[in-house]
Amino acid sequence: MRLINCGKIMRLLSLPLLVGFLGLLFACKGGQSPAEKVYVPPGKLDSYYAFLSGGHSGQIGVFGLPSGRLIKMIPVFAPDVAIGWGIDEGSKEIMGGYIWGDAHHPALSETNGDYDGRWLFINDTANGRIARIDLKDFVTKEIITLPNVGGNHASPFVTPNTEYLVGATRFSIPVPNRDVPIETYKENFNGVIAFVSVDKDTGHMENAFQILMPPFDYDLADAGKRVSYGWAFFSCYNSEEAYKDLEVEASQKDRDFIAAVNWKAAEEAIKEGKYKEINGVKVIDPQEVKGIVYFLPTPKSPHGSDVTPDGKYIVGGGKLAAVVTVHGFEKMQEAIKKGDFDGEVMGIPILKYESVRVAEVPVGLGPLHTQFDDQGYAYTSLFVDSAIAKWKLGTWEVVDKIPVYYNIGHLAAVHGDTVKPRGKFVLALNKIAKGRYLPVGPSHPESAQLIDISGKKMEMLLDFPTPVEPHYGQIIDATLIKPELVYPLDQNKDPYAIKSADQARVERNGNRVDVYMIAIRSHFTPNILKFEEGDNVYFHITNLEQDVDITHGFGINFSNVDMQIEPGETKTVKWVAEKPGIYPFYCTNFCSALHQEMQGYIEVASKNSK
Ligand code: RUQ
Ligand code: CUA
Repeated sequence: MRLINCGKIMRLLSLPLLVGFLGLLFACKGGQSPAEKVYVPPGKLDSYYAFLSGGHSGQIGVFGLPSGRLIKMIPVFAPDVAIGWGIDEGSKEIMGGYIWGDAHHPALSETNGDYDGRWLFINDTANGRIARIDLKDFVTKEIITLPNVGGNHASPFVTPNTEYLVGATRFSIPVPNRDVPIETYKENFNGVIAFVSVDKDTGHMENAFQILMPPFDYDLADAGKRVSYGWAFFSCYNSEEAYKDLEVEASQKDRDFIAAVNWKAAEEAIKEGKYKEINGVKVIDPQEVKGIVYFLPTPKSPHGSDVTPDGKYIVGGGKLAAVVTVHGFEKMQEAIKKGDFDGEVMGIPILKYESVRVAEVPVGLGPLHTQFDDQGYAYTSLFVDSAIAKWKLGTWEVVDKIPVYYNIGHLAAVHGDTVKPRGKFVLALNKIAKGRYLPVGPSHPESAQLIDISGKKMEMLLDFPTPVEPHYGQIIDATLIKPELVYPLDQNKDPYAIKSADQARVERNGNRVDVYMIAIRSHFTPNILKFEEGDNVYFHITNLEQDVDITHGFGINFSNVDMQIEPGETKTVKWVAEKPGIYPFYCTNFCSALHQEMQGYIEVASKNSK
């Protein structure tokens, strides 16, 4: 009896229990709260790296997603006194004499149109440069200057196999730069579109070629992909060629342009010698060489120029409009073949708007940038509306909108500008945070917001502050990046490296003194040093550690010298023995229980004491 009863009860209970259990399972999966979706428990790692530009701080922020945790600031165009970027000799040389830059667009290297995790590039809008960061150690390895480019904003935006990085003029200047009256802007100023080649093995950058352009303001770019491989598309405003009150004068026309550049054809022209050299770079003049550039009319002072993952469409964000304009690559090819032109500027044919445009998508006010997901949707940031619009490629209908706080500039989806977007999240990079964080005085931080895009409706998950100023960011699957955790000492090829304490020494040559020093827990060798007033001292310090995260610092009191030396690394820093006296130096990076003891003394003797 008891058994039967039990069985009955079990049967009676089992169905609702099962239903309840399954229901709970589904509810947990589908109905995760925003907090659960972004929570990364202690000891667990994030799934994505987000590289966010640091704007006029000249740095790049590395964040983990979905948590929004700031992991590292990579110094690029500006000094970082903590690690000695811009202080030690190697990084000073890379920085090329500048101490600031305006970093806007991080661009991960690509293979077959998708991020490959090898390098990260970023432009400097201020001083016309591009930097390369090696993702093996997250260190800036090289900065190249793009001659003839005035304000390199539409950059670096890699081609699908990182054949090239692009660059372009935002502020037209005379090319070559010279003293002419500003009032002769139309006659004497030019824009330039630049291609910088990247060595497949080393990542080394070279100025490959440039194209002379009318004096418009070139704004953003994207490389063609798949069907449009071999092309690149640059938006521009100020086709009015104004140079004074741009906020009025550069918005007169209903349409400006996206410049479509056939870089494969440009390569041919260069091979055939159809260029002139200006400031050491091969420059193609479209008045002399045809078939390289075409203008696609695009309303209205377009900002973003974004190519869809299949490469079939070019999306122009019409900053002052309420629509994004979608151009068809195939339509463009046909129009070029048929000669469907509406005049030309500086030898560059203007294609008929109706012949290239596929759709105008009514996304909302102030469309800037567009990214893509894995389901055939596009996401456009709306600066004026402070919102993101989601719309469908092909049907061109807007299907959802979400407000952001406030005034979004760029946005970044996971692999969102590649041929293989991953969906999942879009990150809103907002210009103005107004009251989203504890107040810290008049200047508020910028703000990023993580939005779940995996469902039909977008869902706001998380706010986090970002350092000045996230223009663009890129988000990559974390499994694609495998950094080195120590520099193997046996591979250290630095000419000033020493591999053991008995090689430590001081060498004098006139008033140049070279100190070969080692740092290892918790000691510098040598640590008692005597110089003469006026000596130029070069400290070559090798960190002999091979354990993860045992970094030593080297800071000299009463000076501007400080740097960080990673395990297995050698760095050189110069210090001038300006005044007689005693100068303590010490390890500035907490490394061990006896970190406080890791120190030494320099004695500088006065010249007349001998
Ligand atoms: S920009 S907010 Cu410097 Cu890339 Cu568009
Ligand atoms: Cu070495 Cu602290």
